[in-house]
Amino acid sequence: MQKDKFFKSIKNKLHPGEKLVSTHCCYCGMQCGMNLRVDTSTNTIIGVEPRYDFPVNLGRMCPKGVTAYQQVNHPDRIKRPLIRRNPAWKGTAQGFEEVSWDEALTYIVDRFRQLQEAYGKDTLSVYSGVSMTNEKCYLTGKFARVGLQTRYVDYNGRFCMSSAAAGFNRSLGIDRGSTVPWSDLHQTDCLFIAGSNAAECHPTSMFRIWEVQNRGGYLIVADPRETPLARRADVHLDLRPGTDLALANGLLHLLIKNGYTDEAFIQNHTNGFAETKALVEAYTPAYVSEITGIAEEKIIRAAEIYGKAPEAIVMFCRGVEQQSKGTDNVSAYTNLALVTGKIGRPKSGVATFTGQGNGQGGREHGQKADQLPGYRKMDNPQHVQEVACAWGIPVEEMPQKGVSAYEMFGLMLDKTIRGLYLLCSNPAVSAPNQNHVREALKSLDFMVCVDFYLSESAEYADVVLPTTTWAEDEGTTTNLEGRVIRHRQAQSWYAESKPDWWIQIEIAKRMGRGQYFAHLNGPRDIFDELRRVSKGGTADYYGITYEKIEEQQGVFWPCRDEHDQGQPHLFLDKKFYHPDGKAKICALPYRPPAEEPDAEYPLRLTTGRVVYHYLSGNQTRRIPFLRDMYPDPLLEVHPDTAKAYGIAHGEKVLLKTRRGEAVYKVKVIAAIRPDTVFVPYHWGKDESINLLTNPALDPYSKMPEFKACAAEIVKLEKGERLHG
Ligand SMILES: Nc1nc2c(c(=O)[nH]1)N[C@H]1C(S)=C(S)[C@@H](COP(=O)(O)OP(=O)(O)OC[C@H]3O[C@@H](n4cnc5c(=O)[nH]c(N)nc54)[C@H](O)[C@@H]3O)O[C@H]1N2
Ligand SMILES: Nc1nc2c(c(=O)[nH]1)N[C@H]1C(S)=C(S)[C@@H](COP(=O)(O)OP(=O)(O)OC[C@H]3O[C@@H](n4cnc5c(=O)[nH]c(N)nc54)[C@H](O)[C@@H]3O)O[C@H]1N2
Ligand code: SF4
Ligand SMILES: [Mo]
Repeated sequence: MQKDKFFKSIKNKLHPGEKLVSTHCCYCGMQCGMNLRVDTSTNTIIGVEPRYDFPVNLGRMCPKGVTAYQQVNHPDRIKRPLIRRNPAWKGTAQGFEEVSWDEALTYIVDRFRQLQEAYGKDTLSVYSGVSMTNEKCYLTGKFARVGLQTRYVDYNGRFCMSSAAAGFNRSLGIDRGSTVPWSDLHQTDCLFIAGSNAAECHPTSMFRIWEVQNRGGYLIVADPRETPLARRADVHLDLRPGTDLALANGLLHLLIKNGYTDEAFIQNHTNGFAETKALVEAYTPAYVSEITGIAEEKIIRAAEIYGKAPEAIVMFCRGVEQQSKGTDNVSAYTNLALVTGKIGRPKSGVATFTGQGNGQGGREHGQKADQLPGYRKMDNPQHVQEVACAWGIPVEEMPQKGVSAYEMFGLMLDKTIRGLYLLCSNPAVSAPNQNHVREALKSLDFMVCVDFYLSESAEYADVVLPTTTWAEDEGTTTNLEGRVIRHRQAQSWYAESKPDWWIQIEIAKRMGRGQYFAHLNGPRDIFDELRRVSKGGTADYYGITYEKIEEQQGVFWPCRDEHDQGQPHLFLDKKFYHPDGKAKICALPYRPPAEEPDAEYPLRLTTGRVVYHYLSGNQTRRIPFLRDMYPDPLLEVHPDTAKAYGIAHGEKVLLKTRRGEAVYKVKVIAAIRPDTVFVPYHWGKDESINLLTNPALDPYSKMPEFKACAAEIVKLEKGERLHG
């Protein structure tokens, strides 16, 4: 049998009494295709099988993907709404009583109304996330602005994609995470990847990355740690955390000096080259080596490979974006593609690895403090008018723009915000500077949390509402390529849980705003409205339908009308999305992280992920296999550093910064720079590394500096326990 025929003949084995529901993983931006196994007699999800037809992962899944189904009927699911009337229990899991939906919703609406009557509409806030479908993300923005009539809405993408978004908008005039489809990755000649631990965080991309090298192409990786991705790299640029801007300028310097620029492309399709060229003249390999700690030869070699490669893709992830200059880093790495003209054609371009499942779609349709559906801007009066008109509200009723996620906590503490509707996020683990954040949550007059498990954040709530998991509802997400895909419902709503859209529509009706929501009876209606409202915006979904998604295995936005097939490649016509059609090459001088090591805190702390856990860990810490594989956070320390501190592998030590401290078990590992330590952030309470992280914000994206701050290790005396 021929090889491809043989592979096509692989069929998922269907057991009697079962059906397979073809859908996608709930976790990361890869949005891998998967089939859920459903027992038809009980209508419950009982397992997972690979799905070979989805072109992005072609049947592959990672350890989180194959166990994701175990969340759905997990014993920890919240079954009924919970109310806690005594605020003395705030910050604990105690004092909640189960109530009916009617009682919970009546209580919420009474409290919301009281607060708004006493303190104005903007006293309420909505803090959301993008593990939800486009339908839910779109509705959440409308729920905040039209249902609750508040300006304060923002979401966890502020901690995730906001720097990529701001950088792409500035450089290219559009924020679609990738200018090429993922099927281009393995066909290019050179991948330059900065600040991504793809082998653990986007594992089903790895076969494409390795394929580049197997075909004789090159892989360049910039990361302070020798990750599995970096280990295979032709050049590993092992930089100090927080120094990417110097590296990118240094590479640009060499590309220009050694004649790898595309003069015609620069002339016809970009602005800003002369200024940038003048700036990077100073970024010689010696100077850049001094700032970054990377050997000069490596910088020279990397520039030569990228410069010579006929086709190349520059990629990055949170390692470069979660900095107080994340936006500048994104633009500076995008400069490499713009000066060499390696963008706007197949197999060449720029891409960020989008983080959350709907990290792309969820940032396009109006959950952001300064943005409306279709990627419209709140500071553009015409955009505001268009959306007000589509929603049927007078334009004067459209709330002003609000503030970013982290800034909302400050407003809670000063009582500008007294009420919070939290959904799809767990900021009591994931936000930086936890001591401040937890105090802010505690200070609220009234807080609602919508989740399917009792999260660390839910412990601060007065009311907890149980919602459905991804597998109990249908809708669309937009994956890291910009491809809009369909999730299908595989099981009915668990116990008394309700989908987020149901809850929001119900609250809006009870707040007296039913006329703007009553026509929405489920995901399809909401998607239809989203399509219409996004029409004419940058992120135009008007031409996308559930049927077209089915026919084409997803549709890439923009997709403007029924005849449009969508755009897998951006800028093939060399037209960028700035008014003059040109991209912007940006002159961005290097500046250090907001906090540099000193005598008191001599180490650099960086934070991130491991393959077995997802974000705040509220989902994955409950899955037995994942918990067993990685039960507690570990502090990664280089052997030389461990020796200098006299600490051993497995020993518990205190790690501290200017904001907080926590005790961690040491993992001695040669794959990290001696001046740097790393801790994954998937744990809460006393184990949360975000007790220590620096909330210094990027001026454009408002992204906190999760990736670089100054820290110190304190050896504990034998048997010493900290703070009880
Ligand atoms: N297993 C798993 N997969 C996930 C997630 C998860 O929680 N777990 N989350 C998803 C989400 S929402 C996201 S945002 C993505 C994140 O995916 P990644 O960004 O790949 O993950 P991180 O571990 O945050 O950081 C990536 C790398 O940045 C490096 N780094 C640290 N500081 C610097 C620096 O200053 N410069 C450079 N160049 N590199 C630096 C770290 O050493 C790390 O290897 O993953 C997605 N996939
Ligand atoms: N130190 C440090 N901190 C970081 C980062 C880092 O690299 N280092 N990375 C940042 C990044 S990139 C991200 S994305 C954030 C993520 O941080 P969070 O937003 O806190 O991430 P999650 O753990 O996904 O939180 C989602 C919560 O909502 C629930 N949930 C899941 N799906 C749904 C749904 O459909 N509806 C509702 N209502 N609830 C749902 C889950 O059970 C979970 O409790 O963390 C950021 N924090
Ligand atoms: S790579 Fe991402 S989408 Fe794919 S199975 Fe793993 S977590 Fe799920
Ligand atoms: Mo993220």
